[in-house]
Amino acid sequence: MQLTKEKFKERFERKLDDYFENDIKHASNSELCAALSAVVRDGYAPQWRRTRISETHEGNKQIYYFSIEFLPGTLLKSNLLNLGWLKTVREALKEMGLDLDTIAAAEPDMALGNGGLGRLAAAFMDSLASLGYTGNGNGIRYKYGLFKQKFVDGYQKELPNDWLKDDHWEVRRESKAVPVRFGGKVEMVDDDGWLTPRYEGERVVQAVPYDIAVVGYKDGITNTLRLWDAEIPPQDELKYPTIADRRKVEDLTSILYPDDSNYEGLLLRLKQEYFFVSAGLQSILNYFIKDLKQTDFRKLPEYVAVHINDTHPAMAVAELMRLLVDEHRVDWDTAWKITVQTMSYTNHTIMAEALEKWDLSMMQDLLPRIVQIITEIDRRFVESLKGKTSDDVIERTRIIKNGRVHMAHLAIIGSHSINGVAALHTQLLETDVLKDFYELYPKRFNNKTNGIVLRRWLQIANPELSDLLDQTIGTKWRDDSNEMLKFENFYHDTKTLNRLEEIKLDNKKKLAKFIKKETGIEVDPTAIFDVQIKRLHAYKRQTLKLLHILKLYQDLKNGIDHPKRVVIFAAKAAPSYVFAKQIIKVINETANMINNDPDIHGKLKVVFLENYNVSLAERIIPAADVSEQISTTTKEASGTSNMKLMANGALTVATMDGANIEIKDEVGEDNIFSFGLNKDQVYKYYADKSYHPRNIYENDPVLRDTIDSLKEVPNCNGEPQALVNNFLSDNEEFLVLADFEAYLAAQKAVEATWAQKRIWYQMSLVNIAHSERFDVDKTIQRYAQDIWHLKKLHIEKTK
Ligand code: 26V
Repeated sequence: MQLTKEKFKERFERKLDDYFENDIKHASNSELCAALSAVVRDGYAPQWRRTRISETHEGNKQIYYFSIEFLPGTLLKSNLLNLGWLKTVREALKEMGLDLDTIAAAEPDMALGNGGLGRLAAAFMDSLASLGYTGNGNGIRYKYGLFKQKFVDGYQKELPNDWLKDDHWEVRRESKAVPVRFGGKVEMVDDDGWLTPRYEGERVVQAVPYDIAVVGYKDGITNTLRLWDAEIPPQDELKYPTIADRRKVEDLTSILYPDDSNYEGLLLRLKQEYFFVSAGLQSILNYFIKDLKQTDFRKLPEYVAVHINDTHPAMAVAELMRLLVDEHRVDWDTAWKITVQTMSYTNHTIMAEALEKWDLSMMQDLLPRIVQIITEIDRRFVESLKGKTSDDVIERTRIIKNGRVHMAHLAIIGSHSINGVAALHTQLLETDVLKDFYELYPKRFNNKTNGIVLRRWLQIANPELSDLLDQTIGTKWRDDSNEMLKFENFYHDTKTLNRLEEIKLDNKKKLAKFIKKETGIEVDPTAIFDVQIKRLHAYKRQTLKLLHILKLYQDLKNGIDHPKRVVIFAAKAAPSYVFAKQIIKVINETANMINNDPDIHGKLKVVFLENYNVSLAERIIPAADVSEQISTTTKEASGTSNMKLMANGALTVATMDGANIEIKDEVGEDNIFSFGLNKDQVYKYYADKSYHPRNIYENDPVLRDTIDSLKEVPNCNGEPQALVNNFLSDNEEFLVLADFEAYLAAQKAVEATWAQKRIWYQMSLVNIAHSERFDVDKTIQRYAQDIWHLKKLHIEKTK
């Protein structure tokens, strides 16, 4: 819908009056934000309705993306951008004496995810709608999103994140509620020749969907992200007489598990997994039967694809079997064919600690019928392989062993497609982690390298850079990221290179101001802004960065000069991940020590910003000069902050891990600082147990001094020593010391390049131009073609 400034102002003022009986002079930012969001909702409402009607009308195949996490961040500016209203609204507000960014800052982050996996799910939603594919998100409406992080005396403290109190986007759809059954006993009885389950003593909760519109970019469509909440079924109120009974139901969707460092087999988590899977599948079958008026379930895969995002929704395989066989009386073999054709699965990590294995007896108590079905799937799987492969392979690949249910195995056996998220990751799945399965089902495996919403990370986060692209290559790149490659034609253009430098400096000034406001630390915007932003994990090696910082500090103390540098961290640690929290403490105290040492004349600053989330990322990324992607090779499945930073012209310091390899392929080795052990070297260390960090420590005086200086970090309670002990132990899995020397060399190269600004910005320009390869739209095109087999929806456009 076309929007003029005048029309907008009128609507905006009317909303403000309707909602708050207020005017722009007196309204608070959160009131302004609420009114603005209401205007936006009215803007996409007709398109949202039309999308739903056309879906049913055309009966186009739809993808349902099942994910226990979605991390959209804020939606106001992104909805404005996608509606094509961003510029008009920004200008109109300015004319009214208001600032869009200030108003938008009042929107809470919708942080229903931990990190990369959840953010990717949200990016996929945006892209599906933008490309015109009917795609639905299916997840949980957590009352509290990922915890809010605070530092107290340098330690991480976690606070609840009550995002719902200011949310403006969700729509409760009670009419679409479905029941989900837990516990009790199940017995199979003959009903007219059909073995039917009879339940006894079960508890039923009501799953109520809250829908959030996913507005596609410009000519896109408006899809739905459906998040389920648990309620007491109205007819069962008497069964939940006490507050404690009620709380049990509310608890189901109350918190997002903040742990992406270790698999924890907790009952509540199992309940959450079954809850959103069952609700989602029931709502899909309701659509298939009631809206599409289909009766032949063999046609389900022509209309529906269900994607299992990591193993958390893997029970979808068993639940779809249950619904088909028990509720709709489809015979087992047919139901199994339908299920495998419908399901596809993405693996997001090779880390063994992340693999979900549910205790069979716990599952039995909570989901007796699902256990029967999984047992039967397992039995048939084993049966089908007997005589065809070795008993060892059967034992390694089966779903139930030693009293535990292996969720990845269930997902793989029940899906027609299994993919990794970057080329190296997929290769490791095929040759190592899932090798047995790859040999059983080679055709099911494929790679789909991750992507990012370039629109958000450029047009929203970095409007100045976006304008520069407009002025150099024209505006087409905003609709077609391939156009960005043309930016490389400006490689020798001094004016463009200077402008790039100015823009970066501007963004750094803004971030410096923010840092001052948040932390009181004064940083020089002309310094190198060296950024590592991601979850805090041993494998991501924030510790390697820490050692580099200590080395720089020592040099400066000893009169060895380095260019000015500001190291910026932002990272949350899982509340129970002790080592990660110790790292936070040590970095914070190192920062205090360095930032307050007059001897080094402000040549080095260390800033650890609190509460990393999508909004903070939008502030940091446009201001980054250096992007730290230094995980132990083989451990980072893909990474996506590497792509966002590249798109904003930061130069990457990287191990050849995950998507870093593809970034290097794309920009060429002269435009990235790569270093460190390669995959074979890492695997050799593991295979022959030849990693002896103490030898490295003893034979490398530079490293020794650096590690020794770590012990001197003040105001700690043993944390530095814990880090040292970890670094020096033979079973230190992440090989920090093995990469130390190479990392210092890479950082030397960074410094040398920084001294040649023209070359620096030429490299930066190449990175920006080639970030088009990681546009999530390209990723989604591949999923749509190769896995989901989708066609675009044709709808009448809003006038
Ligand atoms: C990571 C780890 C690493 C340490 C030990 C155990 C453990 C357990 C879970 C996880 C993360 C689980 C899934 C996840 O978030 N993976 C991330 O997915 C992103 C999107 O595909 C990808 O870019 C990241 O590399 C990957 O870590």
